[in-house]
Amino acid sequence: MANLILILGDQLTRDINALENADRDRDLVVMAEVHDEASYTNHHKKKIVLLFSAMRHFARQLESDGWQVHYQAYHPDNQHQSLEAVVGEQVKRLNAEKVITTECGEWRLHEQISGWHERLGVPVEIRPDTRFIASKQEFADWAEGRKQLRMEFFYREMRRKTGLLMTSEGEPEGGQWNFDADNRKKWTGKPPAPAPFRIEPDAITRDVIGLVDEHFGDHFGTTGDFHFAVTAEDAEAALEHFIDFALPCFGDYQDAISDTEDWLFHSILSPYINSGLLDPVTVCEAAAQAWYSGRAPINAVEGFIRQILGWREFVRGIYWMNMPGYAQENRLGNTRALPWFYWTGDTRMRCMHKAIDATRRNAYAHHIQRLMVTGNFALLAGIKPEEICDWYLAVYADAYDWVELPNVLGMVMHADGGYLGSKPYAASGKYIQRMSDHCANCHYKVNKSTESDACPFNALYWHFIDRHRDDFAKNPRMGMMYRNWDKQKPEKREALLQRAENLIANIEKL
Ligand code: FAD
Ligand code: DLZ
Repeated sequence: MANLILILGDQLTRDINALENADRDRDLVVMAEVHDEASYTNHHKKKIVLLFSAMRHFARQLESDGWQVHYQAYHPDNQHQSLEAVVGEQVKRLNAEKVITTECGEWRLHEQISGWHERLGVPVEIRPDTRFIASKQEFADWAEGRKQLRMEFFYREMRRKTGLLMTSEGEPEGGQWNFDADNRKKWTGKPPAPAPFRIEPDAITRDVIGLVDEHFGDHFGTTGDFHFAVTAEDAEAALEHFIDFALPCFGDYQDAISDTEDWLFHSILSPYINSGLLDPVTVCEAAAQAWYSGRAPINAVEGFIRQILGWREFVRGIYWMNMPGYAQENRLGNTRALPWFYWTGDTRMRCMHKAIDATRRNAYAHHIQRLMVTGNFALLAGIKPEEICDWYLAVYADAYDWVELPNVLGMVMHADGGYLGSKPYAASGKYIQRMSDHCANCHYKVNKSTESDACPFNALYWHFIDRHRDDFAKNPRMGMMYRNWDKQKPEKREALLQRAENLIANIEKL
């Protein structure tokens, strides 16, 4: 009897282990564009185009490799609009002996799939996702018994495990594990940022763009100027482009923000790594090779590899170790609704406008925009974690629950009590001024704090510090902030708190 092999939209890898030991003549691969997956959040239109087009290209590739594929293309009138319904129908038609799939990246879908053996009346084999360097169990074993989980120590384990940037004596290349201190330069236009890698849409992608414009027109963002890669081959070309043109400066300007350049020296590879078009270890090896051959400096290469080997693996471990309770965490007790300008970009705060506008156009913003601009504002303003998490899950082409949730709920909102950071990444307008050239063009004045045209980040920062004294005053990394706050004259403190209250009361008009 035949097996049914389900491949999800973010599992577009030819050696995905659901295919291991399968029989190309007997078994059936099932892939489906379904309303339930395309609508569980307000996915950016470009994310849907990317996934549907990449899925269609991948299915063709499998067929030309000799697999039998049942592919459901999206149509609103399709009878089956969930993965369960599509799989259920194919199980019956095939009289399948078993469903085989690789574990998915979301608790929501994991719960559904876990119930299929009962609801569909067929055994379901869920295989581990070997595209990650650490298994869920390996992470849990590493975490067990530790008082605090710190990415840096886990990252070193991953370096040892993969041998990436390790000498033959087992020491870190360059004599240090971490070169982060070198990676904080402001970018002033030089060296020029490279143009991002582009692929012009082929006939399949153009069809999908039409479909998304027609049926997902009310979703966030635009399909205009779609230029993501949608095949593994093109994603590899995107990797090469990054290594050749951006990696050498990746480290120096990793934390920079620009008023004019959307992408700076970032790799723009996360949509491909997360959907399976690129393998994370291959990406790290390519970067390491650039250092060994003298094409990129160590601070750039180590910094880049740390993001993938360290942060990416670490947040995944945190997610699976703590779900489902993790999604409900709100340790700072936030209650405020997400301001509408997160969806429109219509705000006079230049940095926020620029980050949201880039997000709307590109389904992309780089890490520091996500963390220190839109994230920092949500933290300071006390936005409900649930609402800001849903925003991040919707608006980026690389967003999946396993990676978005720990980054937003943990790293940005500190709503989990500090798994991902020993202190919150709260910052005033001064940080944005130091790392960007936005402030010179902003309606608000970064050097003012209490006046009606003062940068909102300034008063909101002190309001955050003040209202969370019980949460953070004893944190050794926050002591200085509290000493600085307490040193200010009472009238000044009062004026700052009042300005912040006023900003919060008028949050929709900022
Ligand atoms: P680069 O700056 O070139 O970094 C290289 C790679 O490192 C990325 O492609 C990515 O695979 C990995 N990486 C870097 N930082 C992280 C991180 N903190 N967590 C996991 N992987 C990381 N990343 C996602 O892939 N999906 C998300 O939904 C997502 N949401 C985020 C939300 C917030 C609030 C923050 C602060 C970060 C989020 N990140 C997310 C992490 C990071 O911002 C993106 O991975 C990165 O911006 C993607 O762009 P890039 O490929 O150009 O990255
Ligand atoms: C994100 C997404 C979207 C938009 N559409 C589909 C789809 O139609 N079919 C599918 O198999 N997968 C899709 N995905 C990806 C899944 O939602 C993803 O597998 C889960 O979020 C788990 O990571």
